[in-house]
Parts: sequence; C-alpha cells; structure tokens
Amino acid sequence: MNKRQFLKSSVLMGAGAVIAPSIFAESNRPSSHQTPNSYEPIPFPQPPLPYAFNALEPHIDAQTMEIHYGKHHAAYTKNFNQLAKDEGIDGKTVEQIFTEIDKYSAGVRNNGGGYYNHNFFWLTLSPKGGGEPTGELLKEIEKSFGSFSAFKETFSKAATSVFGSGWAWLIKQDGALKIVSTPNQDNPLMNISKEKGSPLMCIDVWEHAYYLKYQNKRADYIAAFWNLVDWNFVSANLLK
Ligand code: MN3
Repeated sequence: MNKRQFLKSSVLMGAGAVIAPSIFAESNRPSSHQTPNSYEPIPFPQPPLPYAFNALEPHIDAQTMEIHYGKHHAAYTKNFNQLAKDEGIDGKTVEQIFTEIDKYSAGVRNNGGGYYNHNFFWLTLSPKGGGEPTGELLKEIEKSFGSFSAFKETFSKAATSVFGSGWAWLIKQDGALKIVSTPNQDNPLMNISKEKGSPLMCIDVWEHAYYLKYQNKRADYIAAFWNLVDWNFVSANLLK
C-alpha cells in the first residue's frame, strides 16, 4: 500500500475500523492490482436478515419481508452511506451520529434512522418469538405498567395511533420503562427526539410494513406482531 492509498483508506475506514479492525489485517490487504475502489469499506453495512423471508409467516408474509428488507431497508442503507460520505461523517458509530443528528442534513436523519430502526426491528422479531417475557424484564414491565397485559395494550395503542408513518418503541428512560412513538424514521436515540432513551423493542408502522397483507387494518398487523416478539432480545437490551 503506498502513501496515497494508505491516506485514502484511513479516511474511508470510518466506523468500520472501530467495529471490525480485523478486516484490515495484513492478509486481507488488497493486492497491488486492485483499484482502491474495490476495497473501500462500507462503514454501515446492512446486516443479513437473521431468518428467511417466509420465516415470519403467517404473521408477516414473505413478499412484505422481501420488499421491506431487500428494497426499503437496502435503500436507506445505501443512501445513508452515500450521505455520510458526502457530509464527511467519519469514524462515528450510528449511535454517536444520532446524539448530534441536528448537525446533519434531513437526508442523514431520515436514512440514518431508516438504517438503524430496521436493523433493530428485524431483531425485535423472531420466528421463535411470542409468548410472554420472564425474569427481570417481566418485573420491570410490571413495575412500569402494572401488568404484562396492560403493557401490551398501551404499546398497541401507541402503535395504532401513530399518525401517518412512524414507529412505536419501548425504551429505558432514567431507569424506568416507557412507551413512546416517533414520526418518520426518527428514533429515541436522536437528540431532536422529544422522548429520549435506549430502545428495548420497536414496531414499524409505516404502511410498507403491512399493507400487502393487512391493507388498512393496521391494528390486525399489530395484534399479529405479538406472536413474533423476541423477548430474549428485549431482555438483553434491558440488561445492557
Ligand atoms: Mn419500514
């Protein structure tokens, strides 16, 4: 690697360097015949979906998942990477960017949110999900909402009443659990959010998340969502 290439890749490494320095181990260095473009790291890769497109059937259909992950989420990811590069965002995690999101363009806010929120949503869901939480999580839910069924009702109501496109979240805020919603692709990690906290679970209530199967019946999609919630993921976020 000559000096020019080294400088270029140092600038481009960005957040990838923090998360996965091993990809730049000696054995992975590009050979001399490769052009720099062929090994530019993507700072924010789209994580693979942790299950098949049809794995959430019958609650969420395969075609919705294929379009949602393969088109919508892929587009947010691509646009976020491009805009982050254009706006000189370098060496920051997506969470760090959210703490100063008001410094960047609306494009970074919308696409960065779309990138992160879907990553989080796919992990909230699991073909082995559903049922009820246990242990510390159940205790915290009962402390904040009275009972699991009261929590479920409040969360469902928050998701149903998002006007237009947005998200409902369970967050940890000052040590207590709270249900909040965000418009568009905003999330509770963004400094511009009215309600801030660390996310435990979320639901996407944009029409693209359910319209093919449920059309205008958002409440039916939300009812089906409970069959998929991965309480292990939610618990892990609580204990973080
Ligand atoms: Mn979506």
